[in-house]
Parts: sequence; structure tokens; C-alpha cells
Amino acid sequence: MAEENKQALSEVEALAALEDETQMHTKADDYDASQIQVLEGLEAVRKRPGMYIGTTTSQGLHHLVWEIVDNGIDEALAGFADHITVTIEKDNSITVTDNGRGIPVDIQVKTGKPALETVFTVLHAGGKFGGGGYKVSGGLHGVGASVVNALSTNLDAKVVRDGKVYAIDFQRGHVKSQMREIAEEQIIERGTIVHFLPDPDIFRETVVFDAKILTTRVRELAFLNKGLRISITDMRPEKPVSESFFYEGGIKEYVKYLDASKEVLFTEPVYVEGLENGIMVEVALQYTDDYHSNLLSFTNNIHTYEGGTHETGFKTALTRVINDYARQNKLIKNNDETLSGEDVREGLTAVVSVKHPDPQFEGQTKTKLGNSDARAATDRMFSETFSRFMLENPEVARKIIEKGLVASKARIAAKRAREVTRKKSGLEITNLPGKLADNTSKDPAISELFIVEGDSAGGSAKQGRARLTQAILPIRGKILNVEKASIDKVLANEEIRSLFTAMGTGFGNDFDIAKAHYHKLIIMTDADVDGAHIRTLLLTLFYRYMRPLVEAGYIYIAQPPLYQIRQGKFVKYIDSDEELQAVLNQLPASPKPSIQRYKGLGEMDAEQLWETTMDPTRRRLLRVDPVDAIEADQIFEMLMGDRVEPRREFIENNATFVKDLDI
Ligand code: TTJ
Repeated sequence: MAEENKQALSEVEALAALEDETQMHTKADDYDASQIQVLEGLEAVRKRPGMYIGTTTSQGLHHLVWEIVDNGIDEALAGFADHITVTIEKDNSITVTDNGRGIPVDIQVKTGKPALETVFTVLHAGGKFGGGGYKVSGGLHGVGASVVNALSTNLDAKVVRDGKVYAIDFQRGHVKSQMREIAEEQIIERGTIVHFLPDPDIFRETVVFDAKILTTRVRELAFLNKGLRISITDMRPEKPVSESFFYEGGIKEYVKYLDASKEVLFTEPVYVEGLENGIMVEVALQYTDDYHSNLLSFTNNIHTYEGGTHETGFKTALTRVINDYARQNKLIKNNDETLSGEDVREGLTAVVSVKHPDPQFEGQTKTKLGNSDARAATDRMFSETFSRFMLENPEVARKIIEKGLVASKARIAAKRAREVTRKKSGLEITNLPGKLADNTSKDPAISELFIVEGDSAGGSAKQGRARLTQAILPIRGKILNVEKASIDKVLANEEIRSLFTAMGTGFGNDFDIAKAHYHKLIIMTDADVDGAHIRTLLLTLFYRYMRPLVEAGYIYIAQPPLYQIRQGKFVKYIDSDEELQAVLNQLPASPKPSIQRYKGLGEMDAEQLWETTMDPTRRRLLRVDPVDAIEADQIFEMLMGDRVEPRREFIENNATFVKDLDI
């Protein structure tokens, strides 16, 4: 890896001078040498694509788009472009354009080639050349356009400048047609056009792009880069679908978007923007009547899931400014009442976005910012503006502090409740809930916990189960909606407590997935509206209080059948009316098949429940996808919150998703 970098860097150094160099001096030897290096580089990418783009699954496929788009964003951040387009073509190839200066087309001295070729044939060249400014393309995954080229069956690039169009074509990373001026019609006034078709030999799982994934990120990029227009078009449907995103207010509008279905504390989100030591900091925040907080942080447009210095700087400043103001205005009196970070973040929606010239990413997934100067810059700039905001808006300040005080009281009550529970359990290590029928194996990897709606189905499940691996926890009816309850209420709830205890993981901040007693948690509810509601309540609980379980993919949904058809010895379980019709059409007319419709799990006996829903060799479990956190947050708010209008809208707009959830 180090060797590779050195190699790439020497090419990059050559590129650094390119803006001044226009003359062509090609030495045959140099040309051959660099040509060999180039081929070695791109062959390495094709041999081990995972090393460069992480994975060759659908995720890696979509990654290619961002590698190209990031270059256009760099041009926009440098101030030379304000419009980027992304097009999914009919054949699942992608076209990306910007209206910037265009990749340089003149011949460079060191390589004897135009940069337009080098950018696509030399590893890392894309991310580094040009120098200076905030390069998103050099960030987390910025492996460059050459990697995309290596992993595409075909890639062609065009540069439009001074009324001329230059083109170059590649095939699996190799130049197919040298750069030349073409007489083609200009589809853009000026700028760069890159078009590529991912190689199905590399992306074996799929080469089909998901318009939703691309649109979500394109929208996010527009929020993160105010004033930049990004359009996306899907040419595949009969009638092409086009959307264009442009946010004058940037992340301030992002916060409004995130809170669209929520009750907010004040009309406009607070917005802070500043530059210190070359670090650009933007913060936007709003408070809602929620009980959790939704804090998103970004560095150079990369979502820093694991947080980092910018996030810490923001959090520290928020807690300090609010407490200082509260003390100065006698809203809190003594030190006992000091609001904790968690208290002041209850109901908070915030986006923190920094642009750093040299970001250091750390952590397990390299999504944690490590630069300590980002902490100082964010803290200073945010606290200055936010304390002024508090002074100028005393009504809002009072509301924020009152909300924090309520949160603080609830948290203290919850802590007491927890201490009492601990004492009660005494020396017993496992104080498992009485209703739980545990499995006999102590190996979590093979252990499954069924959460079963109703005592009657719970009884059948206990009888029918595989004792070694399957544990049963019956729950009665609707559990508490945690979306609308403070933490002390949640912890006081018996049903929820027994679930936490059975899982063994603890909850909230104390949550430890390593302690999970079961690696499969299977929700088994009736196939009706009530069952769907209970399932959503449970999913909300897992999402808000045991999120790592969701992210680890431990949560499953059982699928009990709707019908049983019987004809002589023939027995079949059926999931839908369509399937029922299809099977009936295939069966001989006599003897008349008998159809049983299951209204609920409770109607099945132990054996039927085992056969249809629990037997690992026959059941069809749905795994709950570790959904994108932002989207899930909004979906739960929408489905479980107070406001009806957004819920209706959501259901109308997401008919398929909702059908899956049966809501
Ligand atoms: C480099 O320095 C001289 C002026 O142009 C700079 C440049 O490279 N600009 C540039 C690159 N604009 N757009 C790109 C670009 C756009 C896409 C969509 C893809 C790629 C690989 C580069």
C-alpha cells in the first residue's frame, strides 16, 4: 500500500505543475515507463476492487457515482461551478456533468499526456491534483476517477471549454480512443462530462442503480453545499423522472427538512457559519417536542457517523452556553441543577458540517473526525453566535432551558428506578422475567428470542418450539409507544423491562451488544392491523433504545401464513389471496379442497405454529434491514408521532413500503 502511494504521488507531483505547462515535450522512454506504471495500477484495481471501493456489492456500485460526483463538487467548492447533473441512462450507465473549468486538456511535460487522460489512468491523481482548497474527492474514499475507469467496461469523458469539445474514451481502464477535439454538439455550455458503464464482471451482484439511493445522497449534497444545484434524472422509466435540488440556506434548510413532520420550538432554525484557521464551520439547530436528539455531523460532505472533534466541540459548547445563560438569568440556582449534555440535547435536531483542508478520519469505519483544531474552531464559532442568539431571543432561551430542566428531572427519576431494580435483583445474576420460557443453550449465536403477541399464541409457541435454540417471551397487546414517552416512563413499563432483561444487553447509554443472550430477535405478531401496529411499536423501541441490535441485523419478523389448504393428503400454507387463487387453480376440482383462514396466531396449535412459522428449515423470516438512520428517524416520527397529516402523506407516497409494513 505504501509503495503504491509513493508511485501514485510521483505522478501527482507531475500533475501539480500542470496548470502552467502547455508545451509538449514527449520523451519516448518516459512515456513507456509511465504507461507501464499506469497499467499496473489499474490492473491492481481490477484484481482487488475491494481494496479501493470497499465492496463490489450494490454499495460499491453506487460508490462509483460518488467518486465522480465528488470531483464536480470540488470544482464547485473552488468557486468555478454551480450546477452538477447526474443521469441514470437507460442501460444503467451514469452520466455526470459539471459546469466548471473542465479537466485540463493540454499536454503535460512530465507525462507527455493530457491531464484528461492521466486523471482517469493514474491512481489517486483525481483526488490530489489542483492542490489547495477543500477537496471532498480526497476525503474518506476519494480514490479517484481512475478507479471508476478501471471498474467500468466503458468510460468516456468530454471537456467543453472555449466553444471546443474534447473527448477521450476508455475500455476497462485502457485508452480506447486518444483525446481529440470533436465536432459534436455541445450539450453543456462549458464543463466536464463523464459517462461510465460499470463492469458486470466486477459487480457480480448487481449493476442496476437504485434511483432512491442516488437521489437521497444528491439531496444531502445539495443541503451540504448551499447555492449548488444538483439535478438527477432517471432515464429508465417510460417517462424519465427528474429532480433538482438547490438550497440557498444549506444545512438550515436541512434541519427544516428533518423536522418537517415535527412540532418545533421556534420558527427559524439557529444558523452559525464561520471560518477559523482555514476550517469552515456551519451549524444549524432547532428544538422539537421529541424525547430523543437527532444530531448529524459531516466533514467535507462525508457523514461522520462516529462523530469526532467537530461534534464534541459543538456538544460541549451547547451545554456550556445553555448552562451559563440559565445561571446568569437565575433559571437554575445551584450546581445540582446543572443541565447535562443529554438534558440539553433532548428534542434537538442539529446538523454540524465542517470543511477541513486536511481531515483525519479515525474509528472503526473511518467516520470519526480526529483533528483537534476542528474541536476548537467549532466550539468557538458556535458558542459565540449561539450565546448572542440566546441574549437576543430570551423567550426562546427560556423554552430551551425549561425543556432541559424537564429532561433532567425525568433522567434523575429514571436513574432512581434503575437503582431500585438493581437492588431488588440482589445477588441473583439472572433475574429473568417470569413469562420468559428460555432456551437451554447458552450460546447466543444459535439462540433466538421470539416475542409473541398474546398469551395464547405464546402458549402454543412454548409447546411447539425447539427448546435448545428457541426462547419465547409473550407480550400482551400494545406496548408503550416510546416515541411519545419520556425515559422514566419507558423504564417504568413492565413489558419493556422484561424485554430488556431477557435480552441481557441493558439499554440506552449502557447498552452492550456483546451481552446479547440471543443473536436473533424474532417479532411474531398476527397478520392483521393490530399485529402490524404492535410490530411497529416494537421496532420503534428497538430503534430508539437498542439501535445496535437493529444495526447488527439481529431483528427479524416472523411470517405466519394466512391460509391452509387441504385436499386429501395435500397440505399447503398460503401467504396471500393471490397465492391462494393460484394454488386453487392448480388443484383438481374434487375432492373439494378445504381452506382454513387463520385470523391470528392464537388459532394455530403448537404443531401448526412450528411447521409454518418457527421451524428454521421451513419458515420465511424477514430480516429488518439496518435502515439508514436519518430515514428511519423520520419514518418512526411520522408513523408514531402525533401529527396526522404527514402520516397520511407518507402513506400515500410510500404505498409499497407501507404495504410491506402492513400499516
Ligand atoms: C483543475 O485545475 C485547472 C482547472 O480545472 C480543474 C479541474 O480539474 N476541474 C474539474 C474537474 N472540473 N470538473 C472536474 C471533473 C468533473 C467530473 C464530473 C469528473 C471528474 C473526474 C472531474
